[in-house]
Amino acid sequence: MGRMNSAMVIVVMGVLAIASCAQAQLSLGFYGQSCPNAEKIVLDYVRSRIPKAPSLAAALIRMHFHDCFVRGCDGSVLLNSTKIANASQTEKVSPPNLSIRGFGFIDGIKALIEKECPGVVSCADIVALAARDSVVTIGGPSWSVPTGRRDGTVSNFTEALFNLPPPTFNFANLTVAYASKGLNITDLVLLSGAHTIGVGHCTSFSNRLYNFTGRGDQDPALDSNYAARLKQKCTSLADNVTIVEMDPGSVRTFDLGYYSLLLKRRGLFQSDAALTTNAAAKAFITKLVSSPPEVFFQLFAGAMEKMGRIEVKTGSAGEIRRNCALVN
Ligand code: HEM
Ligand SMILES: *[C@@H]1O[C@H](CO)[C@@H](O)[C@H](O)[C@H]1NC(C)=O
Ligand SMILES: *[C@@H]1O[C@H](CO)[C@@H](O)[C@H](O)[C@H]1NC(C)=O
Ligand SMILES: *[C@@H]1O[C@H](CO)[C@@H](O)[C@H](O)[C@H]1NC(C)=O
Ligand SMILES: *[C@@H]1O[C@H](CO)[C@@H](O)[C@H](O)[C@H]1NC(C)=O
Ligand SMILES: *[C@@H]1O[C@H](CO)[C@@H](O)[C@H](O)[C@H]1NC(C)=O
Ligand SMILES: *[C@@H]1O[C@H](CO)[C@@H](O)[C@H](O)[C@H]1NC(C)=O
Ligand SMILES: *[C@@H]1O[C@H](CO)[C@@H](O)[C@H](O)[C@H]1NC(C)=O
Ligand SMILES: CC(=O)N[C@H]1CO[C@H](CO)[C@@H](O)[C@@H]1O
Repeated sequence: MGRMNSAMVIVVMGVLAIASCAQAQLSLGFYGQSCPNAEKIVLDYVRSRIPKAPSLAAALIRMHFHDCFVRGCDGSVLLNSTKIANASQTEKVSPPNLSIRGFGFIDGIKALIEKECPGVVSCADIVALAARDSVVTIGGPSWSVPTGRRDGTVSNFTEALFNLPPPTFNFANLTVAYASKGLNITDLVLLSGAHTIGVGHCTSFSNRLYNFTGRGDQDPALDSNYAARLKQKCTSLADNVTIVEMDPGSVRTFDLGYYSLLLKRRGLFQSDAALTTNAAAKAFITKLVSSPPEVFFQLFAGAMEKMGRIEVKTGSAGEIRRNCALVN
């Protein structure tokens, strides 16, 4: 009897452990006990630096997006090298990450947090929090960032290539890419709204200006006046140096400018223009543009929180990286 009971207790405990592990979830204020100042350290760091370097807000929200779309939001975008995938093969050096910036910014926050509570706060959470706080600091929307993400140990060049949508994607391609991350068309339109801030390299769209179908032609979906202006900046198909604003005139303001431009056929990338090729998406964009910005902000917040939950590692999965660029 006694032996039976202890055996059963072990089985029940095992089942509970598996269940609780599977149920481990992100939660608001996850570090409330273990590192009570963690979120404040991120916020203070952002508030002291972003006003002097506001373009980093764009870099950081994009970093969070790239992190979440490859192996879930697990900080793998930050890895220089691992024993499995070495430096020449990590996500960082995969073409889609082209021009990802802000690694030093995350390292700066991580160093302060490690000093306060070593080995407690994940790099993935720091990226998620820094992205939110930077966007808020430049006057953009806020969103909830439940925490408790654990860091991954693998970063893979090829996976970044397959999981990050390139700027040449059409609507069907984008829908498939988002669906594979549990995101729908509404999320696609809302999250693309982040292109209201930041810049892109000519190489991300110069095919639309100079060689759209391989006959030295221009993308007919691009407003011709806008194309002419872009050609003055990006003077050839091969220009891989010049950068242009994605939402010209309000590149640092998180507003409805991006969506207004889409309706004027002035989205910069094919993937931006693609959003108006689907009737439902276009109707949604029209609704966003004709509503007060708060409506966009509120919906954007929901989509960001959803993105921040993609394939997260929690509980005892992964690790808490000591150095964001290196697996422990
Ligand atoms: C729909 C699929 C998406 C595609 C195809 C796409 C593509 C791109 C490309 C090609 C660039 C410019 C890179 C360069 O040339 O330097 C860019 C920049 C940017 N993307 Fe996206 N993106 C997408 C979704 C998102 C999402 C979901 C977010 C955030 C929620 C985001 C935020 C940004 C930001 C802020 C920048 C500017 C970065 C900077 O100024 O450093 N993008 N994106
Ligand atoms: C990671 O790589 C960057 C740039 O290649 C380098 O500056 C940094 O020192 C590296 N970090 C570590 C911990 O090796
Ligand atoms: C990276 O991912 C690809 C595609 O899933 C896979 O074929 C390859 O083996 C991976 N590379 C490493 C070093 O794990
Ligand atoms: C690192 O990656 C390169 C390029 O894929 C490969 O040739 C090399 O063997 C790898 N080195 C190690 C130590 O895994
Ligand atoms: C993108 O869509 C086109 C047609 O809509 C299709 O032929 C192509 O295979 C898709 N590409 C990817 C990578 O999904
Ligand atoms: C997408 O998902 C959100 C919830 O995450 C929902 O509110 C929205 O209606 C969905 N959109 C579509 C087109 O299904
Ligand atoms: C335009 O594309 C075609 C077909 O891919 C190619 O043969 C041609 O060299 C390209 N033109 C330029 C200027 O790169
Ligand atoms: C830009 O193109 C030149 C010439 O094709 C090449 O040598 C250089 O490495 C490229 N630079 C970048 C940042 O890709
Ligand atoms: C930060 C970083 O490593 N970016 C790389 C992204 O991919 C391009 C093209 O492969 C590299 O040149 C960058 O160095």
